[in-house]
Amino acid sequence: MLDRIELAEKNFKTEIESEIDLEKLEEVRIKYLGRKGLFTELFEEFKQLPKEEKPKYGQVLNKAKSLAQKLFDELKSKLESSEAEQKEYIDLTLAGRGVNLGSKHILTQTLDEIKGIFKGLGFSIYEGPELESDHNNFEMLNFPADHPARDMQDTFFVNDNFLLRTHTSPVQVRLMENTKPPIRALMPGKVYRNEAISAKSYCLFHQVEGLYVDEDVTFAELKGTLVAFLKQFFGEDVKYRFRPSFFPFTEPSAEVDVWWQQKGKEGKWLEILGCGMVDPNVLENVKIDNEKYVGYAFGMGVERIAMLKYGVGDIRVFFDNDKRFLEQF
Ligand code: 2NM
Repeated sequence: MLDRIELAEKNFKTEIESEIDLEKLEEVRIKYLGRKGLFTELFEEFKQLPKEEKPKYGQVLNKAKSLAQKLFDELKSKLESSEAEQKEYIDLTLAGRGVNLGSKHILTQTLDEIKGIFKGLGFSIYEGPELESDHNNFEMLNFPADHPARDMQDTFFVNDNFLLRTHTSPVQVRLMENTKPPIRALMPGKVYRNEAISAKSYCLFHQVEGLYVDEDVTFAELKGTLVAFLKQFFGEDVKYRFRPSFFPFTEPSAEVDVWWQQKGKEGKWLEILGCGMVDPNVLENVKIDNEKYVGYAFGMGVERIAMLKYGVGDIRVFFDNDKRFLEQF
């Protein structure tokens, strides 16, 4: 029996050492290591041996079988990996596939442009939380207790004291509270209004607000800054007007309209931003000395001016994420 074990081992080695592929290797495995294979047969025979003879053969047989199993495993994984390598062969003569990179959302592009212009005019950019306190969103900004904006109808309240900010002005409150003037800052971000949704208004939009607080700040500087912005954004020959208005947090206040004329249509004035001199009450609330310091502030809706600049007729398309719209920019 020892001879046959030795022979089986020798033959197994010879068979797998010849040129072999995975299919042939499997045949060799079945022949030697399979359920009816040679080694299995030898084991059956071994079981029949009288007890005293078993030690003599057992060790040799076990060793031969595990060697065969080991050689088989090694060769199999070697053949498999070389086969995988062949499958991964890259044909460098093939034309490449195009990569679809996508592009920035038109609102992001518009925001980037506005931020870039104001950075050029010396403004730093600040952001703040969208969930705000009633205190920062209204109280500190000089909104009287019975102001309509403080109504549940117009504002998304989370509870009695917290709400989704209705403008980015609370970021200015936070900044003024912890910064000594001069302050020249721009606050872009999302704001929320509980309004009926239509082509003209949505429950969510983007706002950019600006603030300049220093000694001797004048309305003329506010006007100069905004006109510089309008010219860079809409073009050097933009036609605009400043019109008196009212906001709780500024006094005096104004709104700015630009003249909008499309080919073949009648031109009209469109309101694009609000502005004014920061109300001394607001400065007092944030503990800035309103005898020494003066400020101006302004705010605009990003969707509104993007609609104007790019001729978009319905504010909702900014939020639909329909590729047919997005891909146009
Ligand atoms: C606007 C229009 C006018 C404004 C005022 C302030 C603050 F905090 F300084 F009082 N922030 N933003 C402001 C003024 C915003 O948006 C249409």
